[in-house]
Amino acid sequence: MNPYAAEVFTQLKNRIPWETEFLQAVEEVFISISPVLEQNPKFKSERILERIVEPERTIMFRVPWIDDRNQINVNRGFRVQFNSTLGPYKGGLRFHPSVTLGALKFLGFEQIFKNSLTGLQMGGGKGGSDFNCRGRSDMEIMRFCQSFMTELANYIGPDIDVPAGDIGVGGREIGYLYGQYKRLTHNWNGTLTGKGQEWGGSLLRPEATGYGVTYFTAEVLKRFGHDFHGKTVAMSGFGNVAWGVVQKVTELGGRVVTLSGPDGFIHDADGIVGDKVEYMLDMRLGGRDEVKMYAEKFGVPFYPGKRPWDVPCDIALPCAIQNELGLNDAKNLLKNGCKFVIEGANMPSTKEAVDFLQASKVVFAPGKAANAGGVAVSGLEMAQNHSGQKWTSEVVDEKLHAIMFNIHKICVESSEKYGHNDDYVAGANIGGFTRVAEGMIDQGVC
Ligand code: 2IT
Repeated sequence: MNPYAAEVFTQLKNRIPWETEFLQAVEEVFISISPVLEQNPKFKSERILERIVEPERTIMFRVPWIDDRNQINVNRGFRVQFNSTLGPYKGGLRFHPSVTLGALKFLGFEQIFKNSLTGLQMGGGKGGSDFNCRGRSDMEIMRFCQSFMTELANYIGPDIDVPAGDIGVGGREIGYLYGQYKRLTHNWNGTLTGKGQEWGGSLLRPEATGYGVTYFTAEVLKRFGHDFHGKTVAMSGFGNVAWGVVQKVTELGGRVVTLSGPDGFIHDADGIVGDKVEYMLDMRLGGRDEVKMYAEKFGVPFYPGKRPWDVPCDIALPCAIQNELGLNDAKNLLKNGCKFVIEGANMPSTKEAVDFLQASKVVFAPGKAANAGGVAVSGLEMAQNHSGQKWTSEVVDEKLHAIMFNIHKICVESSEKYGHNDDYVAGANIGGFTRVAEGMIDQGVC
């Protein structure tokens, strides 16, 4: 690591040693951009690193709500408005018991560079709550969303901060959140993306993250002389990202053979196709947060408590949650013939796993590049809302495809420029960082 980056990283580690995921994300970026810092002393004299690791604003609030048994519950709500250099804060809301300030700082920090890579006008932010939707009724979820928005509405707006979904927040939750936002602000202005198709949502937004991951993977495969035809894909997760991945991978000739949840994973050797894809939506709305139901319904093996990384595959697509793929998993993947690991979730691989895969010549691409299609189509939803238009799915798909193609190109060119051939982590971080850092200098000390 470059000495200036090392100095800032050490200060950060001493100050907030408990924010481990945030530190993990910062360390990765700082290592990648070290050659850029060496060649551009202005980033040090402008103190860009001290500024970029500090959110512009963090909002933390109480979320009280009443459950179906008339009991009062209290959760914690957050919005981290990390960086607005390139546009209004933009990033999802995560409702999951693992949500802490540190987790949202890692996600918001990643989002800055991801959004930068899309080339659109979006700053970086993230928010959410430690609310657990498992076993909650529709009405409980609605009351929770309304209470959450009652506070959040004070801090967001179409040119200020535009949240979207993430883990635990899909179309249903966005609907409840948007309804409450309108009541409080008397304003239909599109704040929130992932809205319903009849009330301002963009076509393909629900599929966009998974489609984008697949388009990005197709570019990586092409670069190394491959395509999806006949390839076996091991994938984790069964939610927002995974659903789009299974559809598009199948369309391009590949076969996705696994899904996973907190309860374990299923192995469907025939591939997750046809009705099985629709069933993924039922599983999500069923409120059980598990994939065992899939195994029961379609008669395939279920492996309780395990992750799908010891299944033989050509390509692995972790699409569940941070740090779900560790060093042993990486070793198993390599042993079983996996040649490509492309992240669909945000930082699903541990640092040890990434180091091992790269050293073993397994092609690895980070989430902030590969999964940027979701937020990219959110950006397209904002553009449609601002202009009062609704684009066809062909138009949105073409734009998404072009954005993913371009992100791949930025990664390759940025890594090659600094002598990091084939290193998509370096390429994504350098490409994403440079645009933001230059903008921060242009905008002065603020
Ligand atoms: O991680 C992500 O990029 C998202 N959850 C999507 C954010 C967005 O604003 O669409």
